[in-house]
Amino acid sequence: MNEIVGYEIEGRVAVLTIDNPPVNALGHAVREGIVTRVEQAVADDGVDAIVLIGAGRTFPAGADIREFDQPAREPHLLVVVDRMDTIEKAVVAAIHGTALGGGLELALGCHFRVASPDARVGLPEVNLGIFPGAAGTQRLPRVAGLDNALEMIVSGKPVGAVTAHDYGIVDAIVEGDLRPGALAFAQKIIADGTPRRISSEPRDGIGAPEAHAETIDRYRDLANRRFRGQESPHQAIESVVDGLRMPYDEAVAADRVRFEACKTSSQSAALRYAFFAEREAAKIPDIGKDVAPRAVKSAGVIGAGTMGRGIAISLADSGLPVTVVETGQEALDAGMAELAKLYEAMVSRGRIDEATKAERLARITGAIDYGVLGEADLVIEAAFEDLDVKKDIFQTLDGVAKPGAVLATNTSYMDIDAIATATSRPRDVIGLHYFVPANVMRLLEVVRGDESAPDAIATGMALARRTNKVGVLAGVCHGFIANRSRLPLVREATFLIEEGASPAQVDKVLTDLGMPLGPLAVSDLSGLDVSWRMRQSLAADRDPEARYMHLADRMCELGRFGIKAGRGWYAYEEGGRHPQPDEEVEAIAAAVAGEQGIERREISDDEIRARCLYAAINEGAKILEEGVAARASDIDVMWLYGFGFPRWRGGIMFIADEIGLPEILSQLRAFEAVHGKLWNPSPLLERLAADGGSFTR
Ligand code: 3H9
Repeated sequence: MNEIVGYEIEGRVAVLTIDNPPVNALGHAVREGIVTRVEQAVADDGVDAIVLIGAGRTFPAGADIREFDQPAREPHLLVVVDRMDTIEKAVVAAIHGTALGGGLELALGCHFRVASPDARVGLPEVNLGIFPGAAGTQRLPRVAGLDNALEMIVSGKPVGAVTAHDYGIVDAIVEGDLRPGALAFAQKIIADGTPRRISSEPRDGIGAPEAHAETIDRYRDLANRRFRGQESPHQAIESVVDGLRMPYDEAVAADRVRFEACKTSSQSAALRYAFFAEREAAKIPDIGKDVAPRAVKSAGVIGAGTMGRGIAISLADSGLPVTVVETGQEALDAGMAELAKLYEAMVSRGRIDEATKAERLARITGAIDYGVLGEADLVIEAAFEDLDVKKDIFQTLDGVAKPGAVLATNTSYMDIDAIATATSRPRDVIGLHYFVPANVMRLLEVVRGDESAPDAIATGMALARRTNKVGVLAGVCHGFIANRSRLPLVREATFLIEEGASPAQVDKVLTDLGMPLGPLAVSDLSGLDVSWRMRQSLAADRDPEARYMHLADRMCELGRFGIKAGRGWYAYEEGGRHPQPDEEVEAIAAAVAGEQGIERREISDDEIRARCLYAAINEGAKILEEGVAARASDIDVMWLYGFGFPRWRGGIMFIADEIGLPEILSQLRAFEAVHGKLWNPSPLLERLAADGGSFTR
């Protein structure tokens, strides 16, 4: 018997329990099991109604995404869902956990739905580059109304049980145990003779598309804004619109064609890759589940500057009491005032209410004495990027922190091992590299020093989860994974300007790739002086034979630090943030090119794309080869969450595999011939290209 779907009789109700941990995904065996059990119940004279429920933590959370790369196997989920329409006995879906995607579609096929109060239901398929492919786009509008259905389908966001009840998706919310509650519901249906509700039947009030033009346009706008460059939300809308103009069967048939095209698209492949990459990143090869993170009940932050404030907010928002330490009262007062302003802004934008602000703000206290950090389980240093300053801080910290406290530095490129030597407890020292603004950006680069203890690293990863961030492990090197792999892109962007491209042209090529901002606009935003200082600190180790960023230096020498100076790669109106092309930049670039003997020329968009992207890919390969990243997909997760790289492109390493490593290698060699040793191909890339290997597959 098929135990993946259990079968029990309670009174005159058959209870079908789907048991496929961890999330009861609707893989082939489950679909087959449901069909078998449903037919068993249909044939069973002792059964008047059927309850479909999930074992463990959830009702099915969707189709099995891992099966998407394989040929489809019967019975298709749509067939399972449609079968419910013709069953004469009432079928009740009992939902707990998350009924998502195919899980909700299965529930929509059932005649009734009940849910636990904390259940969530949704159609998140657009996030995977597809749309609900088992008639969700046809059934949900009939059940929940067109507007609510489009909201759920296009945004991909789930709703809670109460909203689902308001929308008519859920017929009843069951307080207490779900199973007996669902049984009681089914028994009442039998007793009352309540007619079955078939969600594929036409519903009154849903007219032709023309009657809903304004609503449909609103969701097309939403799709454009929220999923720039992504196809699946548009296909989802077309599918819903088909349902308005065609009978159910015809619309579903049209869906099949559209769904297959989405499923086999490169966007869907990239989005599914991103889904699993993100989950893989949480697993550290040599730190198993047996390594418990250290308990963190309170935290300290050193520095009340931009980073320190963002970190303090992120910690406080997760419920942790935080002490922020500054060097003097004035700096502390100024930092705390700015911090309060950030919370104020969240209230005025409607993100949180006054009471939440007060509660969170009350968790943050300020001090100018390191002694207060003696209580903290975790201390994050967010001081000035200067190795000596950081070493001093860690030495002081060593004297006050309690045994077992995790001592973290937020440095974005410095040597964690050198910082750890300032303490008597290098095992407790890790890097926690936040991205600006630290309370908003979801990436947390957890840096492992030579001596970092496994449970200190596990604590960093657990902190990421607790603060709703995506923690990714990196080894020690200059810039770690994220910044190190992005630097070559920025480098090439500035070289291209020296050679004749304009900042706007370079930025446009990269925003056309789907990046939210071009690299030069980003530099203007964060300040050109930041990387200038970094270049200065590395001057002694500079390779004289490698091409250098003379133009970027010159921009800083001329005070063009970006937005804060009113000019950088672009010009800005007084106090403005909107970049305007600036002819002066062209003149500066021409002058620097002249000094360097560079002949300026027209540069094609293709060259810009290849130079920026392939430089980053080559660096990614080196990072991988050195073991700084555990896997290529970790590099991609960093780009997705640290730099807003379009998820539907997967990431730079995924793109490299899509293009093909031999092609990348031949381009690297061509660029090396013209631009010199910065383009030395990574030996790993050379090997993989020769062996037909790949980074991510
Ligand atoms: C769909 O339904 C298409 C249909 O419309 C049409 C079909 C014709 N498949 O996230 P977690 C794994 S598309 C396979 O860490 P949480 C996951 O990889 C689908 N595996 O837990 C992980 O494995 P591992 C629409 C899946 O508690 C483990 O389960 N549905 C699937 O933080 C635990 O996952 C979705 O898009 C799956 N569908 O979050 C929902 N889901 O332990 C996708 C999870 O080896 N899933 N796994 O790393 C989620 O959003 C979250 O997993 C969920 C739980 C909220 C359910």
